[in-house]
Amino acid sequence: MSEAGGRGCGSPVPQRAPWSLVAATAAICLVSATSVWTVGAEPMSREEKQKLGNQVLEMFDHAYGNYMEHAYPADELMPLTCRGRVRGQEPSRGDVDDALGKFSLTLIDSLDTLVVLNKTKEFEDAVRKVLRDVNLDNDVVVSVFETNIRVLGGLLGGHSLAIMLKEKGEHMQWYNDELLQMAKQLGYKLLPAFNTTSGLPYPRINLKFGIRKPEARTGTETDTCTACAGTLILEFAALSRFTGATIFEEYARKALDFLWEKRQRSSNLVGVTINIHTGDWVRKDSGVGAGIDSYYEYLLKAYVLLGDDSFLERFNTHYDAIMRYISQPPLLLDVHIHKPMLNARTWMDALLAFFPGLQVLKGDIRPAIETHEMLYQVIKKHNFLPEAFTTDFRVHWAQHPLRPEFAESTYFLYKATGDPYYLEVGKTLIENLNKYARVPCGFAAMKDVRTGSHEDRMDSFFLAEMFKYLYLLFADKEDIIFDIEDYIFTTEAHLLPLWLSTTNQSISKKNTTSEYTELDDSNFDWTCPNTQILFPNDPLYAQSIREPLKNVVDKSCPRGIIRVREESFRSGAKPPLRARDFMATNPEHLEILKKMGVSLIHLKDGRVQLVQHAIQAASSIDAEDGLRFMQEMIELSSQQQKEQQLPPRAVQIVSHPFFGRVVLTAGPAQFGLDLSKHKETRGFVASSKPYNGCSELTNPEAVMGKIALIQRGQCMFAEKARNIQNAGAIGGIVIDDNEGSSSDTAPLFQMAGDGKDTDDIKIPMLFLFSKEGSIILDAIREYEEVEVLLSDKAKDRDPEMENEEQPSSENDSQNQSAEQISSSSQEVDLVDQESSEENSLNSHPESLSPADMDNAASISPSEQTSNPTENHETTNLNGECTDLDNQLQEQSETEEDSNPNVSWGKKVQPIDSILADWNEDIEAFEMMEKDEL
Ligand code: DMJ
Repeated sequence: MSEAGGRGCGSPVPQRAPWSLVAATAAICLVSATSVWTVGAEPMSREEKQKLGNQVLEMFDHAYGNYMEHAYPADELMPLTCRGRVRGQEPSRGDVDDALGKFSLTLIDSLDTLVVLNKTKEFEDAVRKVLRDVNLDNDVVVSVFETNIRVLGGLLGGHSLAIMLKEKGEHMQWYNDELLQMAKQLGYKLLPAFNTTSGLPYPRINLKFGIRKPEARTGTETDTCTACAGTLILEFAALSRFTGATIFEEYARKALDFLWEKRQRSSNLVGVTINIHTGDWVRKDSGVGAGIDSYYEYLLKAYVLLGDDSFLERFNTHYDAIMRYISQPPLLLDVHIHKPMLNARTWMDALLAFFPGLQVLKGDIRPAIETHEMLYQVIKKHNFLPEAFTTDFRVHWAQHPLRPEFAESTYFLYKATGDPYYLEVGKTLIENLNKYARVPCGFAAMKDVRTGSHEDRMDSFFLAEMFKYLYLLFADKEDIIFDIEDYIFTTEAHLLPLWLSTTNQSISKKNTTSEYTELDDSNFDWTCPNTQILFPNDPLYAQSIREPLKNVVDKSCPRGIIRVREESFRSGAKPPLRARDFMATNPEHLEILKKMGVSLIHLKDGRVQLVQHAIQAASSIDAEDGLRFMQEMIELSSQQQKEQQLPPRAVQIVSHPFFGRVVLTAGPAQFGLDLSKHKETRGFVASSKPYNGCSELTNPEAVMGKIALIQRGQCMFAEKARNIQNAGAIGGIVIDDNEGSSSDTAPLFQMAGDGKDTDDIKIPMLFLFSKEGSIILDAIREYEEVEVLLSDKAKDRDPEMENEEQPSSENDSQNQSAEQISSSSQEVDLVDQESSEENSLNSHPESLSPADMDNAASISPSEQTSNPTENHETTNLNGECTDLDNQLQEQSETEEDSNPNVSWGKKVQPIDSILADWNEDIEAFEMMEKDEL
């Protein structure tokens, strides 16, 4: 996409007719930031930009080098355990693994990044390796979407730059379209997925056996996500145009045509998932993030690459709908396609961070600046963008797999505005990656942005996209060996040449649905977000848009559902009842509930269930209010249930050579020192003898003053804690005896007490699953003395950690040998397993809604919960912030007094014992995992 622009805005128009029309008719294009403003954000010197560019190169080398050294030819690097992720050899992560096809994914995804980063020699080597080693005929079921954007896109991007280099005459002289041949082979392997009456592809395919044959083990799926079916056109059209085989572009167009036909006609929005056979929307919520994102991206970019007006018309129609319903600057909130004034949820996902970049391509800079600024503030709060965050900017889903979308938008905004602020943003991204994600073997995804703990995962898109955008952000034209403006970026940031627009055009000619008029080139001057036009009188343009949003995140109040009907206010009517205000003891509230079609059912076991039948509501507006009320209930309940769970703790290895870079997610204990209230505990580790810690230790001298490692099993957690405490340990880490267990795949839990008084246990105790535990055990084997920090959150790695003296390797008495550890790890836990797993959301499955209900939520008096730890503020309808804890306290007092039927518990909030029917969130998360990594 620089695509777009780069070429445009007043610069001479190249000899590619459709592209010149693109810029003229679409009001899209970018402006190269030739000069850096001297007002607003401080300008960044050329030296500093170069320094940052070099830092990006070094980081890429660290990531790529470790992949090549420790993982290749595997698909991905596991950066914590320094090895390759081979599908089938690791515990399954579910749909996320569908990106892995045993085709050296990361190498292919990195090909064109190597050229952008000016690593031509490495590129040449990498291409040879792909040609020599990669097999595309494996008996593996892969995601069609991921294989298309990462592998087909990677091969095509590699091919595009290989022929560019060859033409330059210096490198790749031996190259003979081999990558293109592989791409074609892969293209044919994906085609059977399109064998549906709708033309929408099946979500998965077996690379060797295709689909629906018994050996294929796939082909029974009925649904796919909109992005999955609508993100093919760039790669498939490029493949057709490079090779002359028109079938690929035809199939991708057919899928897009079908999606367009199926759009919800009154809102012009599309849902998140669709039935590939009937075309019915399976999930009717609609946003610009997970499940839909790149469908919109590809409509606009298909227009840029192929010059077909119908794509632009479709994009513009959708874009109007997005701006009307979903965009609530600076937020982008999902709505229902049939009721687009109704928000579908109160949280946003990280994938939508690409949208400001797309808005730049569209030429709509203001909302791009606003949303980007909001996202940046969330990042500043949590160091990374959590996978999902609420409208009041709290973490909703704490993972962060090093996604590149925000860097992508930052790059495009810098290109469009030239505002050095965006260079500073890029600098922060670099610092955070190095500070929090860098580990000795690469960069590790964040398991929890709040604790700073890691996941043993480095996705291929991190190399395909993150380094490309960060490098380009700081690069001047002369730092790149080709003209980046001649290419369009795919959704995986692979580069496809714009000259494809005039090559093998037969398909687009055939399918062009609308006419366009060739415009005069002079129109270029007036159709782009050209700084010369937009900003000449106001060089602080971008800053002036950001200014009002300066503290939008810090000063925010929880917004719940924010779209309150304006007419209610205007007419002086009472604002609708909010879930957080609801009191089951208030007769007025019960009356409102009735009006909204919500009934309160008292279950035999004392719980209360809320059910909504929209049809029983007094009016359609009341029905809408009821629907919103139910959603709020579910949302509030799920938030509170999350808060009830003790947050995870962190074990951070601080000694040489880790220096705090390895942070392991740990489970807390319900006894012993509470690390959230006290300073962290730091000490060297020593294994206890016996390793299960179930009797008096025989090696007290070894654990004295140290953090003892104990194996799970054979006695209660509290008993282990007492035994190591008696031996003089200052803390304890219980390591799971279940070989291969990991917090990646198993839910974290709190170690329960033994039912007795545990006040005598003063030391902190943490639990590690086996995989995380073995990282410490391996470290002991290799470095003998290993120092760790037990805390509620990873601490910043300060230079002190690195300056500390290297531990002496002579103190043998404090080391456990590998044999000792592994021999004692055979014992089995019989006792403490059950007592510890207590935080299940599903403890009352019987209270979920009956089949005929439209909406239901259940209230269980038996679900006693602790008060939320955070001090929440809420926005009342006058827009003031009030203290939720106070509100809740007051409320619970009233309830206790007056209602024997709805027992809310002794000190509980009115909504904290509602069982959440949280299907929507869960589905959304699953979809993100499934369809978009
Ligand atoms: C990438 O693989 C692509 O950008 C895709 O469209 C969505 N997200 C991932 C990275 O987050």
